[in-house]
Amino acid sequence: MKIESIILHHLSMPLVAPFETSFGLTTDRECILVEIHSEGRTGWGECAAEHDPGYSYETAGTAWHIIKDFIAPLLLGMDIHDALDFQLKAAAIRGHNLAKAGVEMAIWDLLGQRAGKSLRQMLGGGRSSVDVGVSVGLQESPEALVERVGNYLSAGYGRIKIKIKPGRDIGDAQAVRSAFPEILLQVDANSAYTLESCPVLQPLDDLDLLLIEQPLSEDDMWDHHKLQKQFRTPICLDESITSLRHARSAIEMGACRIINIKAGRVGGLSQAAAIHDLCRSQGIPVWCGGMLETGIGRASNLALASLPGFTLPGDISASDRYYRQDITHQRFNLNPGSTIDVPTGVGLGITVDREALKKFSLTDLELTTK
Ligand code: OSB
Ligand code: MG
Repeated sequence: MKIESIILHHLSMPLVAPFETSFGLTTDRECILVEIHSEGRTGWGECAAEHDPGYSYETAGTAWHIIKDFIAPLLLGMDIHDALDFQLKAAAIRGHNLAKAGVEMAIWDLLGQRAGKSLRQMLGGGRSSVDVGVSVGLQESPEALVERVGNYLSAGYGRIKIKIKPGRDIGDAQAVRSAFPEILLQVDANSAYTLESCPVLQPLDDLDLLLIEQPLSEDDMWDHHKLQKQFRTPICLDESITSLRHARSAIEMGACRIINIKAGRVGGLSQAAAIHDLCRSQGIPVWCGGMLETGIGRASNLALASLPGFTLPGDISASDRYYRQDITHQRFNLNPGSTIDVPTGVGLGITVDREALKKFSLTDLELTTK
């Protein structure tokens, strides 16, 4: 598959409501879209790096730089056979997984179009619709949080995740649990605690949570192991798992009992699928995380979550939970039973609304061999 040109689009899209986590507040979500032209086809990928280096050290700015100056030169004019071929080339670049994953996604889209197969078929996914939940940001007060959660439950979401941070943890979680005693509930700290500050989280163990996501630092695998020993509730790692090797270490070490898989964080769908396979063979449940993606990244997440080891509901909500207007013609809706259908079209199964793309673009750049 000859790579003829790569066009980068730096987007900023207004969220329907601000999204607050322990690392910051997002009102307009930035990302880099990767458009690759090859043999008369156009493939799309989404790089989920945000404006600030809060969730990851990568930002939309660093991803732009890495793709433009290092990844694109490895691909332009070259024949790329598959995702593995891409990974071997990209291995020369240390880190920058979000940047790599955005490019790999566009390559999958092209490969699927050429083979006449959907991404789900290419990855070997089984389900035609996947279980989903909603990730609820920090709210002004526990009362406001309970109201927000109630609205999502009324909309049909069958699993709720709430964000926590020091000072806004036990009170928030207890308020939601006592208002809704039966729901599937989990919390996400996005690395806001240390082993020393963690004892305040002990009461979470009595709230019948599905999991506690990433309480400690990204590079603190061993302390997560120590923490897991103190909790009956499974610890789930997000930020800490940036590769297949990290996933294996975490499992062997007992640093977690569940893994959140994000194709972006691990450097691409091929790596996400490999981590899925490992976890499945080890009996570790996985679920698909989200990064407030546009319709492009959402289509990719849905295909990934159709793999058999994704036994817990994903952070893949309906389009209207994120954006009033999206850049894909397709919008994703919540089905009764808290599921969303996996796209069936070839590749990602989406088409891009060029008008919307123009409206939300901050900058575009075309890269060619010349
Ligand atoms: O930690 O899972 C996270 C969004 C941006 C960055 C990190 C995270 C999140 C979410 C939102 O929780 C999940 C979604 O896309 O709905
Ligand atoms: Mg998380």
